[in-house]
Amino acid sequence: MIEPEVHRDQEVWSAIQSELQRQEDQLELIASENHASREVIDAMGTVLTNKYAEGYPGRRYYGGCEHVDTVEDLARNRARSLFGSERANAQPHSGTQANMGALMALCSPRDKVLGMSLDHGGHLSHGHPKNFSGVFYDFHSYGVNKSTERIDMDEVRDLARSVRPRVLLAGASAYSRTIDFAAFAEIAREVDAHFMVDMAHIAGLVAGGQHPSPVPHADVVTMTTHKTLRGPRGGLIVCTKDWIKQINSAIFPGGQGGPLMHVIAAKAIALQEASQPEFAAYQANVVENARVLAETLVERGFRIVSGGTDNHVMLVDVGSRGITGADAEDALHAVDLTCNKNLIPYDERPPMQASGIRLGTAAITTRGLGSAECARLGGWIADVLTNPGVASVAARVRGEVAEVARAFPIYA
Ligand code: DSN
Repeated sequence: MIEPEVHRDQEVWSAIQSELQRQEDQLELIASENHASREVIDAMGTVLTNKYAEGYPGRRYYGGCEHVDTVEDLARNRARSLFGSERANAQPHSGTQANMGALMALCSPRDKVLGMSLDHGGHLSHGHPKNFSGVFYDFHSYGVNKSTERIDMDEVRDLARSVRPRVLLAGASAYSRTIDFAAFAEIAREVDAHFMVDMAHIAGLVAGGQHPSPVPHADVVTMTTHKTLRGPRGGLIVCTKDWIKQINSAIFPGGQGGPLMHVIAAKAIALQEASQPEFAAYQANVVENARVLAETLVERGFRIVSGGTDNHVMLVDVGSRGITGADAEDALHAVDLTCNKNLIPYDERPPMQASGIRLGTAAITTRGLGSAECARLGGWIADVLTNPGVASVAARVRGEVAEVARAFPIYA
């Protein structure tokens, strides 16, 4: 390995050092974030960043690719083995780029796609008018049922029958319930649509056996590697052998140039970590911690969208307690609890205010918090949000958060 040198650019390195300290000091409740292992992080700081490797292993446009071929083959094979898929592509730079590749492979510009509405928990790349998906494809949306706040498969079927999409897309970034991929696949078959799943949020839960896998049901499954999967920031696609040619060509040369080989190495390491029994135990703890956190908040009088959670995430309706999501986010940030404001289904507030906050347990579980700490955490959140602006409450909670953060270091 190259020995680390003394870093000369103190402006940048001191910001990096401060970010490390922030992560250690604050409890991370943003549902899409996690703390990757040292080995994953180390791989991203290697000489692989120097290498151009346009193409795929064995078929590159540059010489000198023998070692990066090994790395990319490891990543692809580990992804196939972890998720039980026929094929994999490890090159997408992000989840959105994975979705761009999948849509380019599965349909043509202006084709109809039916996906989950962003307002009800979907994702920007599932048809937002300013995103490539909404610009180039004719997106239609299903949401959650107004009374259950869950995806209603009868409503999805009715919509699919009337829209007749080329692609049916399942997956969400703010949905706390188990998604019935088998039922989605049946609807896709009935209306003669291809079935695509974006499992970015739940990829780690799927790998750890805490959520049913979409892989046996879908043509193409996209994901990110940095959320519950706890790898480097990036995207990944697994698919059937019938789609790999189109997927590969949609990623390169379709939507990307040279792959980020240092990140692909880190993906390979993370996929290996995710195949270990400890990872399955970690995912079980993630789900249990989310359940305890949601139950504590309900006991303290907060409404959780759909009444609770089956996975790592929950939406707390703070609007019904007279506070906006934006104010709740700020109040919690002031006591070193980091989360994000989020629309709740049928929200009457605009997105920059919102009536909800989204909380996730992937990152705090990585640093070792268990159900006892999650019960305390629920209490702190309730204390802060029911006493907005009360300095003595904020000071007490901030002190208790610091004590727990010190007791559960991330990288020490
Ligand atoms: N921004 C991610 C999230 O927070 O869910 C999705 O890409």
